[in-house]
Amino acid sequence: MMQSPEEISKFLSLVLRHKPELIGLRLDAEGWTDINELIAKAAAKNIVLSHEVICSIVQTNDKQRFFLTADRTCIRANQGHSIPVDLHLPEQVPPPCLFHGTASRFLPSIKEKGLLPGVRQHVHLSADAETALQVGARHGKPVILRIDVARMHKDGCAFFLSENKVWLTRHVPAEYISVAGEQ
Ligand code: HQG
Repeated sequence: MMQSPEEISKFLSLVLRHKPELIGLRLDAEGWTDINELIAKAAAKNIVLSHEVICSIVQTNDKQRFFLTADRTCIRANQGHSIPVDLHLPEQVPPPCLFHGTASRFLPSIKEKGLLPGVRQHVHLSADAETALQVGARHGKPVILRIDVARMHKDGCAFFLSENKVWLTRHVPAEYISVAGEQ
């Protein structure tokens, strides 16, 4: 049984980004799933959703994590996937500088290997240091990294912007990373 919008959002993130198989859901190659199927499959696991509840979560979600097709029959997550989906995001010219929030304990490895996507499909970058700080704090003692995106882009690295304005790239080599702040 689901209650708060936050719990429903977490559930949607789980099945739309990471583990659709938990409820026997199938996502298409671009990450979309039919909302009626989602409701039925969730109901079979005693998770009560409705079209109205899902639409309201999509609209009010703090980070705009989800997106509906224009006819409101299908839903997908805007970013954050660990399962291989192709969002077909067009390449974008990025701003000259972006930020990544991480935890201090990851720094030695990041200095050696650069930023890796880990279980996700992309490295996630933020347009502002404040957002990066919040992302980093989820993992521990936060550190803000500044990425020399102007140089990365000039060197041929591709950047994508998710529907909810998270910058995505495949890998950030260590040479483009500097520590902008530690708390
Ligand atoms: C770290 C949230 C060691 C990386 C946020 C991060 C974001 C390394 C962690 C989105 C490393 C992965 C994604 C290396 C990277 N060695 N550690 N070489 N390279 N790391 O959760 O960026 O609320 O997969 O710094 O707002 O924290 O879910 O990525 O600390 O947009 O919608 O490995 O999730 O959005 O952690 O967060 P994550 P993230 P939602």
